[in-house]
Amino acid sequence: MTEPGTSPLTPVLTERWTEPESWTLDSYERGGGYTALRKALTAEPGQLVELVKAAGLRGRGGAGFPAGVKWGFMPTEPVKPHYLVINADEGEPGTCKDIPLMMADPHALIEGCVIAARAMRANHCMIYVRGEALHCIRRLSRAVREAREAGYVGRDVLGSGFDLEIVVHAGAGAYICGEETALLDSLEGKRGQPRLKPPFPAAAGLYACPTTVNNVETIATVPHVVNGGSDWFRRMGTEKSPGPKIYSVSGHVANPGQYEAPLGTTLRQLLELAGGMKDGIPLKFWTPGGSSTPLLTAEHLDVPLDFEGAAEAGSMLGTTAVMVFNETISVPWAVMKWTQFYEHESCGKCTPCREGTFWMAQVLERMVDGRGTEEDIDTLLDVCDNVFGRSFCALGDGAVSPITSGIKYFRDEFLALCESNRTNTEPALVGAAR
Ligand code: L3W
Ligand code: SF4
Repeated sequence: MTEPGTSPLTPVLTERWTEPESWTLDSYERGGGYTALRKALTAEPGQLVELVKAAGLRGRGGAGFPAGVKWGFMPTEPVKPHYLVINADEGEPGTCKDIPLMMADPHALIEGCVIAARAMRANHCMIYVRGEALHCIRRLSRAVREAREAGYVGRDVLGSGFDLEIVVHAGAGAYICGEETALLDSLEGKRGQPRLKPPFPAAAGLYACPTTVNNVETIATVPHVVNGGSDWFRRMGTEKSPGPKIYSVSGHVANPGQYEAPLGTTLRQLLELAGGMKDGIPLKFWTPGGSSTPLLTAEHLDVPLDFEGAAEAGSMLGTTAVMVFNETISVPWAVMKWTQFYEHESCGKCTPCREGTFWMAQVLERMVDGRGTEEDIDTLLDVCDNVFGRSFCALGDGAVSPITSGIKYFRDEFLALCESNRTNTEPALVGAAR
């Protein structure tokens, strides 16, 4: 556990990951675990909300919404039960930070849940874990049991009079259930499909009761904020995007993995941490935060990877799933694979996304097969135009991102595929890897 004021640099969240049996309560307590909870139990709920607001902690699930502001939307005079829901349905392509966090340090999440629940006067917390991550569900369930036996969870937490039950819930493997309202429907036992917002979950969420949905990494950061204070937290990262962040670096790098660094770290710095490009083959394109965030190129090595920097470069920070591709990869092929994923995962509720992802995949498959024409590029962009901003939830916009950014930076590769059709030659997939 980071001592208040001692370390302005990360690692903070990943500091304990290499400890022997870091996932056990013994190990967590030895490192100072649950001291933040003891401190939080002496504070009023409103003070905890103000602390998180002052720290400027922003949501780590993709949108970057300020966590303290979101907590502040919850009613202060409970009429109905309040719920805290943790979104652990990590499904965005390339995103792999929350599962390692829960595997290595489940008590950090549990301690954060108890503090956050107290801040929002919630007596029920559900952790919705991606169903395929059975190993993670087992580890988290065991950690919740340990925390309950030690009095950190359950009735009268540490004699404070505050009650909190935590339930670990397994999802059923649908990407759309990572969208917060689809997740709530799924928790209620329905087919997971996004709900119309507003009302936002703080007004009517789980069982139509006030609910806050937060990402795993956001909540696991909360004990550090309570221990270190808002000034300490703000010494890391940038003014508008403070704090540490786990960047998941995958693809053609020498050492793929989780790299914790302050928000605002650049790809150039992350590549240094990850041992550089694999086999020295140059970088061609990359995603800052999963496949729903527009592609960037080698021109963007020095873009600060915080919410503002990524947006100024024409992309989004998303989940900081940095997927790195070298020159052996064909952009149209990669874009086709992502589009097939969105077509498969589209929940079908709204026409632009349900039909659009189908057509986008059809056109891309035709092009990659060498059966496309130059007009197909315009057709693709036209379909994208009819999906972006017209879909019911963010999945539709996300599906468009790799296509429009791929064509923006690598139009020649799409054109070369069409040319191979016209001249009846092999499809000109730039790079051999498929
Ligand atoms: C009350 C208001 N609450 C906003 C709350 C809202 C939500 C949060 C952010 O999408 C993005 C998406 C993915 N009163 C409020 C309010 N809120 N206004 O604030 O809301 P929103 O709608 O901006 O975002 P979202 O629906 O949570 C998240 C992108 O992240 N993404 C992530 C993908 C996948 C994962 C994963 O696998 N773990 O995160 C990647 O880019 O496309 O744009 O809580 O209720 N007036
Ligand atoms: Fe479903 Fe796609 Fe519409 Fe979202 S955008 S509601 S995933 S069909």
